[in-house]
Amino acid sequence: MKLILAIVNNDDSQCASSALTREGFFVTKLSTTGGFLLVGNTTLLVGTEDSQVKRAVEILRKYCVTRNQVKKPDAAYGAGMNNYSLPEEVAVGGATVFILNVEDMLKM
Ligand code: 2BA
Repeated sequence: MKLILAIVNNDDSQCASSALTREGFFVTKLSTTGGFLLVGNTTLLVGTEDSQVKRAVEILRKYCVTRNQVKKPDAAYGAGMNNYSLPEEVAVGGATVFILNVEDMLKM
């Protein structure tokens, strides 16, 4: 068994989780925050059999699109305008996916 941990854009999370659920996957959504942009994203947890991982990844690939997001300038109180205080665009991937081995899963 595997645990798929997928960090996705908030805008894609609803479609992706609905599509996964429609195909019989069990999904948990966590509200998370990226450490670089410091904006909200969504982490989907999907526990599934090894044979189903490929299909789950296909669904994530279909519904999670790459986009550019603006990185807000770091707070620089009193620093005035410099290169670090200008907004910059960052390419954010459709989904960052970790696939972990699961030793055991219990439902009680
Ligand atoms: P953030 O940490 O907010 O990162 C957003 C985007 O900023 C990243 O997109 C990447 O293009 C850029 N970025 C992140 N850290 C950077 C750094 N230290 N230097 C330069 N550019 C940087 P993605 O790579 O597609 O990541 C999207 C989100 O997925 C991340 O949001 C983070 O929440 C998560 N993530 C990505 N890689 C991860 C990892 N290795 N471990 C844990 N979380 C990860």
